[in-house]
Amino acid sequence: MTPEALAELAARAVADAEAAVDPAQLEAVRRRFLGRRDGELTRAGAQMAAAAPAQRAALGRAFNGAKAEVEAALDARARQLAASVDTERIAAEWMDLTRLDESWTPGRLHPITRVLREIEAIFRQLGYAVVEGPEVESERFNFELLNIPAGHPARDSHDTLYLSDDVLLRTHTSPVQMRTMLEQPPPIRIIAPGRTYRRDNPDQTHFVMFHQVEGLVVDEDVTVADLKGTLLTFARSMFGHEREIRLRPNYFPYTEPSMEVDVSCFLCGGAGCRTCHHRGWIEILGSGMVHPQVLRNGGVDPERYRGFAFGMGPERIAMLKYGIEDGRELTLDDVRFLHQF
Ligand code: 2NM
Repeated sequence: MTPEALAELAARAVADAEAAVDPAQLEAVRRRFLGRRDGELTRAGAQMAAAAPAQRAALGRAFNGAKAEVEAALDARARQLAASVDTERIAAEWMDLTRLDESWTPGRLHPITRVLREIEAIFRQLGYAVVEGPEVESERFNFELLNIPAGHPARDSHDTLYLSDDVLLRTHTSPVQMRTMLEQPPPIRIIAPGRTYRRDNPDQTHFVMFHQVEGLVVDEDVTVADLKGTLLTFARSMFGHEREIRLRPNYFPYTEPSMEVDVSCFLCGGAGCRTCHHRGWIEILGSGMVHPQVLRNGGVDPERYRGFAFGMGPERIAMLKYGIEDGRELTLDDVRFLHQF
């Protein structure tokens, strides 16, 4: 073994390293020259022990130089190969993320979502907070605190879906209003939108799951005039600035007096059409002054505070607004139906 032989060995290793075309070939070159047991350079190093002492230092330097040169060549080629592998992959996997594919149809908001957002936007502008609450409720919050004790006829009409003895799927979002009254002192101005459930036989206008938006205002000196003005403003924002409203007496257990709210027909302007059954008016909301007992149940002193409340059904509003005949379409998620709106 001579320094020249080591230099020649290193030169061959460097040439082989530079000729390797992929990481596997390069690894084979590394093993051929630097392999722990049989690498050519490794074995040359092992032979140094047998060299004459006078030559050992020069040989050692030559070995270290050769080894460093080979390692540097292997590392340099490894970096080149890695870079070119990346380049090839990038070229193969490239795609134009800005391209508009004509075959993609953009999604759109569900009619119920649109109606909900519209209602929410109107009441937000009037200073209302939007509050949500649990869909799984107790009898206490869904019925008892709202003046609907066990045996009350209103319980039957609610067709409640019970999960167990005392646990049920809320039949309206009124429990959210109750929870709000118990959680925060007046003044209260909220709407509670959300899913509600009733054990109905589904048809064109009845669904097991449907939505409600209920509103509640509690403050000193709140009167029916506030209720009427608020709902007139809402009706005009939602259905057109020429709309009028009228209040008809009704009964709800949680309000006294209770009123049905009709809006002048936004399809015929009140002249009479098929949708309003030639009456010129469409029933849109229920409303009333919150029953003193319900205020008390909510921790509100009825001697000091009054409240008004109202409720409406986004499914019904969407059907009227978009001319949907069968409301069950709203739950089928058929894009051929949903894309019409
Ligand atoms: C309606 C109609 C009338 C109502 C009442 C309450 C509460 F919690 F304050 F008692 N929440 N919602 C209410 C009143 C709902 O929906 C047709």
